[in-house]
Amino acid sequence: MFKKLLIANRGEIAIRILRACKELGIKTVAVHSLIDASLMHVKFADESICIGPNSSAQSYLNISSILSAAEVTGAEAIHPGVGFLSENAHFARMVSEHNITFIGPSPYHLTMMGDKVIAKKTMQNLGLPVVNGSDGALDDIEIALRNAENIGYPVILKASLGGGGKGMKVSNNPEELQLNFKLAKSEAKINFGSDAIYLEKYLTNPKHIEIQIICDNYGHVLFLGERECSIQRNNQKLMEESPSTVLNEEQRYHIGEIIVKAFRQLGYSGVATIEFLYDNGQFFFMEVNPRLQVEHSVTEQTTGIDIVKEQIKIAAGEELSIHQSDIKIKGHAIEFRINAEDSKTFMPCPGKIEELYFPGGNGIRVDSHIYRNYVVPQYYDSLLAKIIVYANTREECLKKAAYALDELVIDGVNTTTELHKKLIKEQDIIDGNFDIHWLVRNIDRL
Ligand code: MV4
Repeated sequence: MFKKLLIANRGEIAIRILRACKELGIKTVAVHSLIDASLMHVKFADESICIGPNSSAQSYLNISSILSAAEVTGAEAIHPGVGFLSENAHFARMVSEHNITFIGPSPYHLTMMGDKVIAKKTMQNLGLPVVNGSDGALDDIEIALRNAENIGYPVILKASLGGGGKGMKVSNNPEELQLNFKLAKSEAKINFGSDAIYLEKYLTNPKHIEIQIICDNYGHVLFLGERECSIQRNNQKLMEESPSTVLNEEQRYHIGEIIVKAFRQLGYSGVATIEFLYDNGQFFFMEVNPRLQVEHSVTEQTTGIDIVKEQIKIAAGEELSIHQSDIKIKGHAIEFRINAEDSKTFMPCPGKIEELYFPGGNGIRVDSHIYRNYVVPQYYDSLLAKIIVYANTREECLKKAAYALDELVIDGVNTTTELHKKLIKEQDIIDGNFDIHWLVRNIDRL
């Protein structure tokens, strides 16, 4: 096992990783931007280093600064956390060239998953269900029009190097496609450095269901069930839960088995989330997130597995000690993201936390880095806390959630707390009757 690990991140996820390191007996190095000097992950770590000015580009995305911090502290491994450099193949390669272990998959697999066209082709060849679309990237509008005619409108154009919903264009007819083709290409070039785009049948009202797996270096792949993440806006998830209300055991393990086989064949190492759209009882592969995710905690509650500890152990070359037959998906967990933002406009809302009280009790988990008098900076993600509620059934879980959200006090900044309180009272939410557009459709009323 590593003796010392550097955490190349901030906020609640940096603390989450610190805790895993403490349990594993690993010394920790925190890195931080100027404004983040008094954050809790800096206080809790054994050592800390300032890696640059406030902007992410100059600090948490600053590869040379992070590598220098690892070199001077003698860290043997770097955990990239979520966001920032966590999917950056170049960073992963630089880390290993400095004889430091990158906690994550190989640069080869990161590159593969970063190109959505290659990822889709690879996954399709490995037996995953995909949505009908163009054969790879499209150069010619005539071919795009012919593809769309065959598939049937509406269709969606996506950037090959995009992902997470950025740079997508929906077309309802050939005229729109003609316009969007040019737009999508130039936007892809500007945002992702490549104008490669591809086309798919547009699914109008799907659910977002993603599947968590863990793979070691010895061909063991664990399936940890799914997460339902449809309650989102602007591709920012707000509420996630597991299990999904729409899957039965048979459907769950059917897709699970396909994924496990595929990732074993890929020789993939580390944790991954496989994102699907779910429509009409069918799964359609979208993309692979080759890293830890914010909502991993939901799965930790329903499986009892510490995903971050397992991730670090795998990177250290350990064989998975858990077998699939040991994993029981039990109870129900819901995560509520408490963001510092206006609950109507979703605009970030930096400011000082004047008053703070966190809920507690059986089955209530709070992952957060904030404290009273903490000033939420404008520079980073607005996530302040994750309230993760666990109970035997979904009904009990929603009841617990009601008092947990009522107990929560965060004064000084606007948060998404009030929105969550309304959400869990909505009949559609109670019934599991929602898709990826539900929140946008209902936000004005809420
Ligand atoms: C789609 C789609 C409908 N049809 N693909 C957005 C995130 C990216 N991973 C895939 N995305 C979508 N792909 C087809 N063929 C709708 C979306 C989509 C979406 C998906 C999941 C969660 C939120 C979303 C919001 C808007 C669009």
